[in-house]
Amino acid sequence: MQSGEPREVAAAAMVADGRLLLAQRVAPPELAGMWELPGGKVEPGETPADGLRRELVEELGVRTAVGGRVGADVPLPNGMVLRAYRVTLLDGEPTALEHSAVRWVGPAELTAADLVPNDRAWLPDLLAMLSVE
Ligand code: 523
Repeated sequence: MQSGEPREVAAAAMVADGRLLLAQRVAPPELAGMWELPGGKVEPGETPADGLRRELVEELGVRTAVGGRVGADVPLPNGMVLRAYRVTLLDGEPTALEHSAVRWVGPAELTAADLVPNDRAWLPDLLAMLSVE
């Protein structure tokens, strides 16, 4: 991260066998129960890919490879920026260590899911990603 740039929250668009991984938030109260692409804040000194790989170990217990961007930047009210990345699962089965649940969804389930508002902005990009898998 370069100084002067907004701090980043990195989120994983993890696809396997034509399905996308969603995770159900436990906090804050207004987002609890809604589904998101897992991820979190990139720490100073980490690249976004490093930060996202670390978050996915902490949150899901899996080893991953982080690829290119998906969708547009989402500015967050706290001055941070939320960005999604393509992620490939290398090792492990995603487990809800910090979420209340995880699930793999196809296009219809993704469209119907109660997504957190920021992630819903990526819906067309995520559907396009699933259709070319
Ligand atoms: N989002 C969001 N979508 C999304 C993620 C991973 C995060 O809208 N897919 C938002 C929610 C929070 C902010 O980004 O406003 C930080 O995400 P959070 O709380 O998952 O990041 P953590 O786990 O790094 O935060 P701390 O618990 O505060 O360390």
